Amino acid sequence: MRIAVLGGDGYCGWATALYLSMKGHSVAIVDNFARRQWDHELGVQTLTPILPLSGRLRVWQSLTGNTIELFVGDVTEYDFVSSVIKNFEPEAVVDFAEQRSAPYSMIDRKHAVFTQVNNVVGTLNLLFALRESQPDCHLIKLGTMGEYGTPNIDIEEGYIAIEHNGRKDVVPYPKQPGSFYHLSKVHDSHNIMFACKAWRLRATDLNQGVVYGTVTDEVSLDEALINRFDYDEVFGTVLNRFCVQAAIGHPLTVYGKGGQTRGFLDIRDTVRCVEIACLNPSLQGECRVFNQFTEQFSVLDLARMVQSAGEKLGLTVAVDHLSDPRVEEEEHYYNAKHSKLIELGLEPHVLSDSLLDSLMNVALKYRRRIDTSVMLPRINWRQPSNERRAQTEGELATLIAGG
Ligand code: NAD
Ligand code: USQ
Repeated sequence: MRIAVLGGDGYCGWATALYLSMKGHSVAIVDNFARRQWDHELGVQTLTPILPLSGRLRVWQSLTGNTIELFVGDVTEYDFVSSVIKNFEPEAVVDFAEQRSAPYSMIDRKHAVFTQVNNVVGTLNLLFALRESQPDCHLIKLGTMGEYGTPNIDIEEGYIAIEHNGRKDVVPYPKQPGSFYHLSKVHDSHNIMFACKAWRLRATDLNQGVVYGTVTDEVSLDEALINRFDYDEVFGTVLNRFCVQAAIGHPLTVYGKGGQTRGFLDIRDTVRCVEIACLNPSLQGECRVFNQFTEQFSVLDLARMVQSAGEKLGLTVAVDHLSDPRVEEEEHYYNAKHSKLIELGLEPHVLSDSLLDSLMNVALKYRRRIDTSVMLPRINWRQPSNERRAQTEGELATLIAGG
């Protein structure tokens, strides 16, 4: 298939582009390197030393003989997106190209607005470009499990059958997202659903849980192909952060009680889920939703798992409960369905098998690159007092300007 991977220089996108290329598909990467600029803005770096994209692609070609086409540009610019779709003529577009950090979107007004414009406008442009020149192409859009929030009822895959005043209907599952970033995904979902209905486009919205690990067969071929491993307060996800903290003897930063429960998956399952979606396209006019995660854990479960993995490696790992900087339930019911991808052939990896190889050993290997100053949370979801607000805005401006 001809598959365009938007956001292919990023964490999920890079692993996916290589995986699909190895499977024999014609792959193009579309990216504007915005993510590398956000790292500069925040003064942070991935734990693993990643090469510039052109260098990575050269190594991939010399090792495998496979060429991955590259389109450098911003998906919020319509002429660019439209020309990529016209020139590459994809049968599937996998859209990872968004600002994906909840804390980044909560820094201040500017970052909230940027996140929503970048994500919502990028997706709208893509929808219009597909309508204009490639209406049969299958859009595979990365959404997030966080669109649903943590309701006190089971979470279905995208839609829920309800009975109200004696009448029945199937409607989109209620959304209760927890950040301006997560809200951008909800807006995307609504726009995609409407475009499928209005223009008979075909789409799969992959509501992905938190991804962990860096190791896939393809990136393991050469050190030059290594993937990102983010562990800072803004872009580091919880499990990566805990493993890096354990590697240097920093107490694990559990926010609040640690009962926050989320769906998780190995990066090797991310790439396989995308392949499954590509090979099993939705129908024209259909907007399908899959919940893309394999296991659910509370933050405290993860801390305990990292603690015992650390002990096996001879590390002493302490756990700290910090006041939760986010507005979220610290203890709640959580039961999210996730059977559709399994029915289509996904064979999940489990965290207990990957924790040491895919996470702890990588954290230990690159231990010397760890910056201890990015462990504690500084971005607060709550409304500060007037006095404290002025102070916080000043602190954040200094943090961002100074790195
Ligand atoms: P990432 O930041 O590593 O990669 C995103 C890529 O998109 C970057 O290379 C960035 O430069 C590019 N990009 C962003 N805006 C762009 C624009 N306007 N034009 C062109 N390129 C642009 O993020 P990731 O962790 O790989 O996440 C990829 C997608 O998967 C995101 O949509 C994210 O919301 C979703 N997701 C990620 C996770 C996770 O745990 N990492 C979990 C659930 C969903
Ligand atoms: N947390 C801690 N300690 C930390 C970091 C996080 O306790 O040091 C807690 C958070 O409070 C939260 C949970 O861990 O309850 C998950 O936080 P996270 O930063 O790992 O993940 P999140 O902000 O939800 O975002 C990540 C990705 C995002 C994706 C989302 C999937 O960055 O792109 O959409 O996971 S989901 O969580 O299903 O919405």
